[in-house]
Amino acid sequence: MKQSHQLPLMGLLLFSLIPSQLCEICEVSEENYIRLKPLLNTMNQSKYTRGTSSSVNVLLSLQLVGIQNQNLKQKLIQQIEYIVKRRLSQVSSGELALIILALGACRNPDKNLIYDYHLIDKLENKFQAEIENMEAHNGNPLTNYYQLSLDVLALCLFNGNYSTTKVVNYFTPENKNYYFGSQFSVDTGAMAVLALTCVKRSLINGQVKTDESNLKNISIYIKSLVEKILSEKKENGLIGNTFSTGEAMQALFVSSDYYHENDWNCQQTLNTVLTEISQGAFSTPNVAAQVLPALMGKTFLDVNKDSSCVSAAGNFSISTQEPITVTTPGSQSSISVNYSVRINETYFANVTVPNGSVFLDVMKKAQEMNDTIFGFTMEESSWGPYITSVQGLWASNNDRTYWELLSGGKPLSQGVGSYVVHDGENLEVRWSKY
Ligand code: CBY
Repeated sequence: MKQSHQLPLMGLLLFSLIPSQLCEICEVSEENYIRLKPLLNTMNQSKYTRGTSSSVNVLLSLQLVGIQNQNLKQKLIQQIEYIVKRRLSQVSSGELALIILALGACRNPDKNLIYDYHLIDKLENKFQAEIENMEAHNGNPLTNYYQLSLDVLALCLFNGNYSTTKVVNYFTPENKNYYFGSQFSVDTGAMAVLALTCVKRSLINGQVKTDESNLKNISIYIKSLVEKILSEKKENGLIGNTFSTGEAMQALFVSSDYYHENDWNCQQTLNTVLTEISQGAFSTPNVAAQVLPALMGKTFLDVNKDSSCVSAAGNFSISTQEPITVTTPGSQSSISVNYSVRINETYFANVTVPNGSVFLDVMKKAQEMNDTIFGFTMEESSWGPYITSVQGLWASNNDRTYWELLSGGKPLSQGVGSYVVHDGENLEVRWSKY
């Protein structure tokens, strides 16, 4: 073959190699942005008064997709400033990691807060405390592997100190912390893929030095986690459940070297999520914020790319209208449900609540009926209320115990504050191990 023929061929070969280095991304097209509106409205209408971390998730999401709603952003940044100044010691490692990601995204003046308040050093300490807890408590972190992954991700993106060898030791795909019971947690696996991909990239760029075997192991872990994520793909394209799909998409965007094109139909997943949006599935700010970046082709690894902060969606307006609460004449009617608390024994109650009530309303009503048997405590999380104890029996991360919510014997995929109960339903809170 003559030289002149070889050149274009070489070019073609090189060109065909480049895409495998890039991410495979499918995203909502501009003419379909309107279908994202319910997410933006939910994020906008939330009342960020308690200084919980849902404001952090919302800010991170808006920054990543490049939405220029200065009013909302200012409100959120004030919330975060309050957390940073007043109650940083009470913030968990993953919440702090999210704060760093949200403040660090885009070239904005608030980035200075990260350095003024030494947030990276503080995250290093919180991450260290997680590791120490694992060493003292049978491999159980203070929080969970979703948050540990966020920690590694933030330390990696913002040049904090972390030990690559520790990451390799703790993030083996067989680690029990990727599972709740026998169920692989797609959210957790996805966040770990993002963190490990960041670590892998800094090793390859030579930003962080380590021996060859660490790099090799990290690649093996990513591959295995990606396989586990893909094996949770449902027929309709969702991965795990509705609420883990956005994060799974992010993980798959950055790891396309590790699976075959035919293994995942991104467009199908995207279409199903859009349908779920139209059915009102993402009705709390946190769930809306978590799904949005993936739908616009963004991942948490884009946080320190300046380009991620301006987009065609920049001027996509967010309406400030209050949520429309439909009060149909029949909506004041009552329904009755069976509620039970299961420890070893099962305690039953028949509870009557107004139509449209959520799980928490049922628990409150039962508590009023019998405080000894149905008394409970809860705490606010970015996901809404989380049940911490029933009958004085407390959930514990060190023991991997929690109060599981079920309906008709099946675990729910929403918390007590958002799950709307139905007439005749069999609801249960069960003392469980994960
Ligand atoms: N975020 C976190 O630290 C949480 C990480 C997470 C993997 C999270 C899901 C995923 C996410 N994207 O944030 C997670 N849940 C964890 C780790 C846990 C455990 C918490 C204890 C610990 N070790 O940190 C635990 C106990 C296993 C758990 N989740 C329990 C529950 C149930 C809560 C019941 C209660 N006591 O109030 C519940 C309701 C499941 C059940 N049937 O009992 C539950 N989780 C659900 C439904 C969810 C989803 C919420 C979806 C929604 N619509 O609100 C979830 C997104 C999430 C939050 N859990 Co957990 C998973 C999903 O369905 N895809 C970091 C922080 C900074 O925000």
